[in-house]
Parts: sequence; structure tokens; C-alpha cells
Amino acid sequence: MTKNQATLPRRTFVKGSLAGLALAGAGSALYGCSGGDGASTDTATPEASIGAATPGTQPDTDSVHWSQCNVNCGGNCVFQWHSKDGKVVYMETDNTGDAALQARACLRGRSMRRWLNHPDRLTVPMKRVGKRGEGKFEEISWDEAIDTIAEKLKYTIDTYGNEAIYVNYATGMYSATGRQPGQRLLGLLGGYVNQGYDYSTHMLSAAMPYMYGSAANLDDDGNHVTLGKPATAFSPYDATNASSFSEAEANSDLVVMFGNSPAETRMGGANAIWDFARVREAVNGRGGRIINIDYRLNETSSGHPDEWLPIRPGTDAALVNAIAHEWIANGQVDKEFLDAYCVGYDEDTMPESARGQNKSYKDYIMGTGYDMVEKTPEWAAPITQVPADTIRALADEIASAEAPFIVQGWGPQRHTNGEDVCRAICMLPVLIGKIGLPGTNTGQREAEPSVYLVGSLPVKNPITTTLPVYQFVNAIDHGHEMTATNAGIMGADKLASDIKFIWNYAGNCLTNQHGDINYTHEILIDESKCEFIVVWDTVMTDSAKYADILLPDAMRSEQMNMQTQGYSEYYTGVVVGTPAQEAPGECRSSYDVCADIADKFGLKDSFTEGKTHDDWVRELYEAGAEADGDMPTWDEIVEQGVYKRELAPAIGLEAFRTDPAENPLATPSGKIEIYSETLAEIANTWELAEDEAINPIPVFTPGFQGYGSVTEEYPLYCTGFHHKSRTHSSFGFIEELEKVARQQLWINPIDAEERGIEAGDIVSVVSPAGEIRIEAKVTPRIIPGTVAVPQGAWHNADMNGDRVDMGGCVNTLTTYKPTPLAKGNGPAHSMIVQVAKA
Ligand SMILES: Nc1nc2c(c(=O)[nH]1)N[C@H]1C(S)=C(S)[C@@H](COP(=O)(O)OP(=O)(O)OC[C@H]3O[C@@H](n4cnc5c(=O)[nH]c(N)nc54)[C@H](O)[C@@H]3O)O[C@H]1N2
Ligand SMILES: Nc1nc2c(c(=O)[nH]1)N[C@H]1C(S)=C(S)[C@@H](COP(=O)(O)OP(=O)(O)OC[C@H]3O[C@@H](n4cnc5c(=O)[nH]c(N)nc54)[C@H](O)[C@@H]3O)O[C@H]1N2
Ligand code: SF4
Ligand SMILES: [Mo]
Repeated sequence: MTKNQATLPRRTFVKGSLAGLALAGAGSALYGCSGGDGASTDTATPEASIGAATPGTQPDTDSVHWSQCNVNCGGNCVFQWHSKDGKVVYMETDNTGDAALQARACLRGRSMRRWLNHPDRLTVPMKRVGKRGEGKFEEISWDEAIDTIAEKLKYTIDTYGNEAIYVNYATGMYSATGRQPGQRLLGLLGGYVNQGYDYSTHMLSAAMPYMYGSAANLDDDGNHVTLGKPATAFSPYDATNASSFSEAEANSDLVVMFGNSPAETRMGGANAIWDFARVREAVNGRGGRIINIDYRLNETSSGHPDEWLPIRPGTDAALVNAIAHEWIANGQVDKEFLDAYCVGYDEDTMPESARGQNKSYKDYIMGTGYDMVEKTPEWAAPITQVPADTIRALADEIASAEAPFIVQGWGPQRHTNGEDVCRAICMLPVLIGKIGLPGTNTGQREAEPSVYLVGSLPVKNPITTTLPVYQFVNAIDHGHEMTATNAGIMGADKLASDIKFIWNYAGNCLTNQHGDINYTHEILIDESKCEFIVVWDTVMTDSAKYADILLPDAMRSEQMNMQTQGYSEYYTGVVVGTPAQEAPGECRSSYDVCADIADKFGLKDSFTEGKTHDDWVRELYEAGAEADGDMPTWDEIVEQGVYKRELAPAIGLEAFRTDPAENPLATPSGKIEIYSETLAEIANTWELAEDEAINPIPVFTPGFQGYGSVTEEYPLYCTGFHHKSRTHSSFGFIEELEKVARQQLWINPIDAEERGIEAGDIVSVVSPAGEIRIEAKVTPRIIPGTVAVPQGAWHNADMNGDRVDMGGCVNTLTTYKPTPLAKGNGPAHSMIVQVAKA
């Protein structure tokens, strides 16, 4: 892990929590209001709505406690709780230090008090009493819960071995001690199957290392090995492979974004939307332009409609192909760069094994290889819905830019053809050699260097077997048949067992966030398959309904907490906080509960090493501070709550560009592999279905339920995006947020009119996998022929009845079909549907 490596000297050291308050309005007022957490329904202090901007008008409180927003949106924003008599009265966010570095909470974070104090909080341990999935539970004691879990763990390990245990993908808890206790416990018991990739960047994380390399491709001696290694060493947002927005701000004259909407997915005061606002100002200020390629006019370009270039979802690779065609036809590619730094652009740099077979990228584009189709703008226009003239103009505009900053969000790769799409987008800067230079980017997401100032509770898993996360349902159903070459298993040749025990802490990926809920339901309710499911959450989510034992968690603001900043691009930080109020009912911390489970195995001392939860937090902090040398002491951090520092700008692949011999990429050739021999080998050796392909060069393939797959029954393409009112399904039960940004189906007026649908109508959306009901948002902000459902709404269907999902969860519509290479969740954004007035 990068430790402080990219940091500038500390420029602010804030003592006292109110320093910098006067600056508070300047920073991120655009993206979050400047005061407290808004009008309250649950406390007797209406003054709270006045906010924090006018000290002196605040309600009477007796203490301040810090914590950080623990959900997975990347903001890691700072909470400053004001409590009285052990109960939270109101919240402020970050008002410390330099305004540009204030991690100020968005509306979601500012509603956290509603979550903490919500009447639907889980407050007691429960066991299932109805059929699995029915959601019928009965209160039990902690003793019974802990005994049952210990017994089931012992039974599972004795009967099936440790490889029958799986910790499900779950992102609701970013903290030094949140999800780690469970993994630490399971590690001590002999281990569990690891998670490979993630639901965020599944296709990209699997595919990009073949083009730009990854440390995971190197063995301990530094030799290149690519097959059968876990992919976790590749970071989809590090500062080695990609440039920071601050670099665009400083030096770019054209920003081209593919499916990237920081105003929705990087909210919060010290997050990329703030960085992007500065980018726009600087780039426009020097006469440059922003181009935002998306199937919808997203919030980032809302108010700047001239920035929007509409495209049919899943077809970005076709657009890239046509641009490449123009550049090749007009002699605009940087052949010198391609020869010196890349493999496989044309015959001159094809690897021995593929030479003389018309397998190069240039052959593919110009119609002399692969599918023998010339990728002209006229070819791409009907696929992408981008007119040929617009494509030509775009090709010209990018080629004439001095420092084009080409960047992709993760929307384009979360499609069934995502593995090719993400590499295809990177071909734009590669073809014109605009990589590793000031103001340019590699085509990947803007760098968000993970500079962790402190570590987390240590976890050791003796098992190396790794399952691509989206495969967990298959692993429950037929894990014993899954191998490296038919299911993408990593770290071992095959799974040793079906998954029999699921540990699900702070996640809703059993159903809601996973995909194809109707199908997944069938697998999960079969108790002869997965025999035991433990879920820990704070509210009754759809996934929680499948628990055999359901545990109530104390939230971060209800215990001592610590988290180091993970994603934001300009700054890193650490927050240490004390409990702002007591957890409700019988909620306990996961650390304490896991210590008790360890005790049943005689492992309590190994688990705790004689330390309490709070001892660990202090020790982890002090270890970080010592390694860093520049951080406050423990007493100081407890007093001031938050410590931050600015990060240096980064240019992706700068070292490689400057001296490729000295700084080769971690690919087999050490170069950018436009043609990957390793992928060619995988394509030849893996077992693939007839409709699946793995391609050594980034080609346009429509993908499952992608371009060309619509039928009379399902005549519309359907896709999704990450929504403002929730972080995935987190906050999905807070009514006030739903009122601010509604769960609605985006549909173009042309498609709506054909169906007699008007804005506000409740419509039925039917896919081959299921049906939802949702309100229609009729808007020209979405391209005709495609509709979109914001992801993360709470599934709400009678699973013993018609299964029509009144909650409008997009994963009722997705079909379970892992992608060819990553075995990932491409269907998340690739669907075909019919829409009708309900
Ligand atoms: N179709 C489709 N599906 C998708 C996506 C998509 O774009 N389209 N996006 C995917 C992506 S990128 C991701 S990352 C996943 C995210 O999927 P998940 O990781 O499941 O994220 P959430 O839905 O936010 O669920 C987090 C859970 O943590 C719980 N939680 C919050 N705080 C606490 C706490 O203090 N203690 C405990 N025990 N629990 C807590 C919340 O109540 C919530 O149930 O979804 C994926 N699913
Ligand atoms: N508010 C909020 N913020 C979040 C989250 C959240 O749930 N809510 N989730 C967090 C997490 S875990 C993650 S992984 C990130 C997700 O970040 P992303 O994956 O980048 O988010 P998406 O909204 O899926 O996609 C980004 C944009 O791509 C567009 N798009 C989708 N498909 C295509 C396509 O085929 N081509 C093109 N050109 N555009 C396309 C969408 O309309 C959207 O505007 O966001 C994080 N931030
Ligand atoms: S949801 Fe994200 S942006 Fe909003 S407060 Fe939490 S971390 Fe910050
Ligand atoms: Mo994600």
C-alpha cells in the first residue's frame, strides 16, 4: 500500500475544531449546503435546521464527537456530532483548515442522524423462523446467536472444509475496524474463499492489466507471469496508471469523459466533483472544452448542455473505432510512439506468435483483419447513434488538442462487453501518443491515489483461492465444478467446495445489489445449497431477509471509530472519533461479538491479543503516526478529530513515457499491449460458451443484451447509473432523500409518446428476468431507444406471489450471466426491456 508516498509537505495543521469556520462557505457550497443536517423529524431541537454557519444560535450541547461517513461513495466525508447528555442533537460537517480541503458531507451524509435514530434500526439479534427469504424472524439472546454461529462454523469446517466459507462482497463499512473483525476471526479459524475484483470495476480490473500491466503479473522475482494470479494488485484508480484531475486543471486544453459523472458519483466537499469544477473553470478559461459522452445528460454537465455528446450505451468501443479510422486514414496517429512504446498496433510490432496473420489493431480498424469490416464513421453511426459528421469533428478536435485529458468512469465497463470497452477507450490517447505528458491521461478514471495514513485491524487468510465476486451465486449452486478456465477462479485451479456458509457484513449484495434477484432468490432459498447465512446490518434490507442469523450492528458514530481517507484526489486524511451517542437496544460492535465467537473456539486471546477495540484503534493510529513522522499525537487527534494533508498532482505513466527501458510496464513485453498474447492464450485455453469471446485486441462486440439484441417483445435498451439520493442501497429508506431525488425511469419523449406515457405515470418495465414498477421521468436528457433505472432502490416484491417489484430495483431486471474474461457483473448496465403504462 502506498504510504504517504505522494504527499506534499503538510500545509495546515488544525488545532481546535472550529478553526477555519469563517472559510466554510467558500469551498464546496455548490455541492452541499453550508450548515447542519437540516430539519429534524426526530429530535426536539428545530433550531438544528438553522445550521452551523452562525455560532451562537446553536442549541445547547455538552460535547463534540467526530466520525466519518462510512458508506462506499468515495467521499469519506467528516461528521462533527454535537451531543447533549449522550444523545446527538445536531451535526456539522468538516469546517476545519483550508476550505479547498474540507471533506464536507453531501445531503446523504447530512441525513445520517435520521439513519442513526431511525425507528427501523435493527436493535436485537434475531434468528429466522419462516422460510429463508420470507423475512420472518424471532428475537434471540446474544448468547444464542453467538453459540449458533460458532456451531455452524465448526460444522461447516468439519464437514466441507474452510473453502466452503465465503465472505460476501459488501461495501457499507469503510473503517479501520468495521468488517475486519469478521475476516480476522475466520482467518484464525483456517480461512475462507477470497473475493476477486469488485462490483465497481469488475470488467476493467480484469482487462486493464493486459494492456497497461499490473504488479499482480509479476512473481516474487520480478518475472512476468500473468495467468492464475489474483488481480488485486491492480488498482483501478492509482496515480501510476492514471493522471489526477489536478493535472487536467493545470495543463489540459480538452477533457473527454466517457461515462463519468463526478457530480453524482464523487459528491462531497473533498471529492472529485470539487476537483472537476476547478478543471472546468481552468480548461474553459484557456479556451478549451469539456466533452461528456453519456447516454444521458448527466448531472455533471447539467447546465452545460453543449458538453453532452449522446451515445447509445454499450457502444463506446464502436465510437472509438471510427475515431481511430479517421486518424489512421488521415495520417494522424503517432507511429513513432506506437512503435517505441506499444505492441500490436500494426505488423511492425506484432509478437512473433501472431505475425503475418492480419491480427493487428490497424488491420481490425481498416477492414483487413478480424471481422474484415472497415470501421468508418458511417459504420459506427447507426451503432452509436452518433452522426458520422459528429464523429469526424470529434476525431479532429481530439487530434488537434495539445493536451487532451481522456478519462472514463466505470459506467461503460459495467456492461456485458465491458472488458473490451475499457481498453478501447484507452486506445484514444495511445494512438496519438498523448500519454505520460503534462495535461494528458491514459484513458482510465482520474487518479484517486489511496494514501492511507493508518492501517486497519490485521487480517490473515491462509487460503489463497479467490472467487470473482459476481460468481458467488454460481459457487453456491455448483462451486465444485468451477475451475480457473471455466469460471475464472484465481489463486487455485478450482474451488474445493460449493459455498455452504456466507458471512455478509454491511452489504446488500446477496440480492439487491448483486443482480437477477428472481434467479438469485431461487438459489438462496434452497437450504440444501448454502446451509447458513449470517447477515449484520443496521436495517432490514432485502439481503437481510435471507439471513439465518441477523445481527444488529452499532454504527460508527456509536463507538470509537477511525478511518483514513481513501479515494479523494487532492487530499488524504484521518478521522478519529469517540461515540456521539449510545447504540440503541442491544447493538454491539462487530469486534466484541467476533471476540466472543473466537472464545467458543478457545481463540479469544489470539483474536484480541489482549486488546480491547479501543486499544486497537489507538495502536493502529500510533503505528501510522510513527511511520509517517508528521501526524498529530494520539491525544491531539482525539481532541481535533480530523487531520488532513494535500496530495501532489500525478501524471499517469509518466515514468514509462520518460524512460520506457528504465521503467517498463508490468506487462510481459514491458510495453503497452494493444495486442495481448496472454489474452490470446486465455482465449485459446479457457472454456467459453458459444456466444462468448475474449479478444487480444480491444474490439467492439455488442455483448449479451447489448446492441442489436432488442426484439419485438423487448424493444428498448435499458441501463442504469448511480443515483444521488442513495449510495447504492444505503440511505434508500430515508424518505426525505427520496423526495429530493426520486427513483424514476428516464425515458425519452419519443419513446414515451409511442406508449402513451406522461411524466409522473407509474410504468411497468419488463425484462427477460423480471418486472418493476416505477414512476416515469419523461426527458430529452436521455437518448431515444434507451431507458434508464437508477441503481440501488430497495427491492419490494411478493416473492411468493407475482414477484413484481414495486420498489423499482434495477437488479430485478438484470440477467445473471457473468462476462467472458472477468466473470463479472456486466449485466448490471446491459438489459433489454419493454415499458408500458402500469
Ligand atoms: N445493476 C446494478 N447493480 C449494482 C451496481 C450498478 O451500477 N448496477 N453497482 C454495483 C456497485 S459499484 C457496488 S460497489 C455494489 C454495492 O453494493 P453493497 O456493497 O451491497 O452496498 P450498499 O447497497 O450500500 O449496502 C451496504 C449495506 O451496509 C449497511 N451498513 C451501513 N452502515 C453499516 C454499519 O455501520 N454496520 C453494518 N453492519 N452495516 C452497515 C447498509 O445498511 C447496507 O445494507 O452494488 C453493485 N450493484
Ligand atoms: N451518489 C452516489 N455516488 C456513488 C455511488 C452511489 O451509489 N451513489 N456509488 C459509488 C461506487 S461504489 C462506485 S463503484 C461509483 C460508480 O461510479 P461509475 O461506475 O462511474 O457510475 P455510473 O453511474 O455507473 O456510471 C457513470 C456514468 O456512466 C454513464 N454510462 C453508463 N453506461 C454507459 C455507456 O455504456 N457509455 C457511456 N458513455 N456512458 C455510460 C452513466 O449514465 C453515468 O452517468 O460511484 C460511487 N459514488
Ligand atoms: S455519501 Fe459520500 S459524499 Fe455524501 S457524505 Fe457520505 S461520503 Fe460524503
Ligand atoms: Mo462500487
